[in-house]
Amino acid sequence: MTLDIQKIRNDFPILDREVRPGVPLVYLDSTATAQKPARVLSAMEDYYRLHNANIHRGVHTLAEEATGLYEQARSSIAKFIHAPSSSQIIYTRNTTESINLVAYSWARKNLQSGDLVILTEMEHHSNLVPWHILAAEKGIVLEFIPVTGDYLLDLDEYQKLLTRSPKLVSFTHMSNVLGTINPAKDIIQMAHAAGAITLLDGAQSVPHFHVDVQALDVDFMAFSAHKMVGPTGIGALYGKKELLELMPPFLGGGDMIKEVKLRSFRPNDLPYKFEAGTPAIAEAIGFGAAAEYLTSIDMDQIAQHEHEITNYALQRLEEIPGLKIFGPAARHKGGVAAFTLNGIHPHDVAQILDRFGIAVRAGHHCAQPLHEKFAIQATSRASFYLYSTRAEVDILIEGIYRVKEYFD
Ligand code: C6P
Repeated sequence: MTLDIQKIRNDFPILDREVRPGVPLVYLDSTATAQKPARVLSAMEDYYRLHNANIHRGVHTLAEEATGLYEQARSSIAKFIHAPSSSQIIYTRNTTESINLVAYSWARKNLQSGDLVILTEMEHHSNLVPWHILAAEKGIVLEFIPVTGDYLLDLDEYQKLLTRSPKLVSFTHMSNVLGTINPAKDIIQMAHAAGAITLLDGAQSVPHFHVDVQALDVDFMAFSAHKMVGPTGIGALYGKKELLELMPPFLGGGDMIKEVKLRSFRPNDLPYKFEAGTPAIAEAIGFGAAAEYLTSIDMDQIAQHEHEITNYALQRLEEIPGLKIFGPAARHKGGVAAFTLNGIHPHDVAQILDRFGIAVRAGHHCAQPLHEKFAIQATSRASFYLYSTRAEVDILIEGIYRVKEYFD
């Protein structure tokens, strides 16, 4: 069975719009943020129209309904990544905050000066800067798994780094620039064999293929709702219970406590221990609706569709003289195509493509060290999702030829 893409596109109201009169939107920037289906929009609107109340605080009907919806969403998200229990899903604002939560809570408690943390050269800034901050504060040591000329992680070098007894290995499941899908299960197994804890940045994997935290045996995983057809302002940290139980709270305030005295407090149980203050309730409900929507379509089918579209896009892009794609062979790659076009600045490429309604991103994509590694400052990046079509790839290719004509 293949996906009915037109039917899927009908679920996303924004895909019908024109960027300007007569110029339909060709949205190829889902790696930055995905579009939202009507089911997510109406779940959030229904909450505000019918159930708006604060959660975990009231006994009145609306408060109970709101709490029910908020917790039901947590269960949907837990199921989506096959977490053993919904208490292991901590709501955060996004992937960035989830990684910071681990850095501020788990790492501050467990890491000392001289302890080794292994990252990779293909990390997003959100999996670099929290560790830079900790290195400056506590003297932890950072090392990086190199990226090979084939745009893959160098696992031999990783094996060598593991002999130095790291405490943590934190890495991205899929690069937001190269599209490289890293062999997470092997990397995690190797880390565990060396006695290290693992943190997986799932920002680009969870939305695009089935990620099972128990099969991976990962210790922590960070991801964002907005990249998986959910709203902005909400994400999650998954963690193993035994680790989360021993971690001190990250932020203090309402809801994260069991009891407060003038001079002390007792933290709440999981997951509330990490959720201080009134949370993003509507967004959490939208996040749950997004997980249910993607499940209803089938993650394996989505991955298959993206793989086909990406293969097609890579083939067509490779035909264009002067265009260089940064990323591995298609079998290692998710739905991202970052490229440079001989002598034309990536921002100019993106700006001219916008005249044809084509939305792509240009810049370093919050992965400056990776761009430096390949001696470039920026790339243009087209990215694909469940609603992307071959026809859109054709419009992109046509647009790139027009960019070339303009500059030639
Ligand atoms: N990448 C992109 O255009 P937040 O912003 O916290 O939801 O996600 C951060 C993040 C972390 N890891 C990876 C691999 C990511 O791709 C991102 C977000 C977007 O590539 C915005 S910079």
